Amino acid sequence: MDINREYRISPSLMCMDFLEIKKQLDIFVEEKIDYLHIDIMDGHYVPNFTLGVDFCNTVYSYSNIPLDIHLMIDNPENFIDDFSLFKNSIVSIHPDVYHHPVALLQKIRDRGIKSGIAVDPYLTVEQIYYLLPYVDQITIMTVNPGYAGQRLIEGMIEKIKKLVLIIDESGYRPDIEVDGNVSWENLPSMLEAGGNVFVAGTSSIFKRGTDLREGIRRFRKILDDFKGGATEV
Ligand code: S6P
Ligand code: MG
Repeated sequence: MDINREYRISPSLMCMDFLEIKKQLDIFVEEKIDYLHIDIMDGHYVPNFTLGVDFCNTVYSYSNIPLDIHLMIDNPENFIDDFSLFKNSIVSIHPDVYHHPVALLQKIRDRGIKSGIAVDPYLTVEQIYYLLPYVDQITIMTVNPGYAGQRLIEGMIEKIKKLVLIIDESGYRPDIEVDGNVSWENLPSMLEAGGNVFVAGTSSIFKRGTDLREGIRRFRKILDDFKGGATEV
C-alpha cells in the first residue's frame, strides 16, 4: 500500500449532541477535521431515520468542511442531484441497492464530486472488483448499517486486508474508509489492516464523558504515530 497515504478522521454527525451543534462544528474547524460523515437513512433500506439534505446544507455552509455523505436509502438514483452540491465532498452508495451501480457512480462524478461505495458486511471484496475504476473511496462497513453504538462484526478486519490486496493488484488507489465501532481498541488493527479514513462515533470522540477536542487529538495522534511508523497507542 502507498506509504504516502493521507489518514483522515470523519466524525459521524448522527452521534453529535444536537443541542450543541454549532459548538461542535467550531471544534471540527479549529481541529482541521477532514470530513464530516453524514448518515442518510430512509427507514426502508435500513430500519432507522437520521439526517437529510437540509442538515447537509446547514453544516456545510457553516463549516465549509467537505461532507462524507453515506446514503443508506432505497432509490439513491432519485437523490444524487440533491446530495452532490457540496464541493470537495463525497457521496457513497450501497452498490447492492441499485441494478446499475456503475451508472450511478458515473453520475456522481459527473456532478464534479467524489464517488464512493459502502460495502455491507455480507458482500465480498471480489463482488466490488469491477467498480474500482469508478470510486474514490470504499467504505468497509464493520457493523450493520442502521445504528451507531454497535459491536465490530467478526471477519471485517480480514476483509479490509483482502480489499488492500485487490486494490494493489488493480492499480487504482481509492481511499479505504472504515465505518462502525472504530474504538480506541479497534483502531490500531483497522489501521494495520489498511484503512486510511475512519468514521469516529460513539466508540471514540463521541463516547460519553469524552471531551470532543481531546478525543479528536487522541485520535489524530494514533493516526500520526502510525504514519510515522509507530503503532503503539
Ligand atoms: C451506521 C452508520 C455509521 C455510524 C457509526 C457510529 O449505519 O453508517 O456511520 O454512525 O458507526 O460510530 P460508532 O462508533 O457508534 O459505531
Ligand atoms: Mg456511516
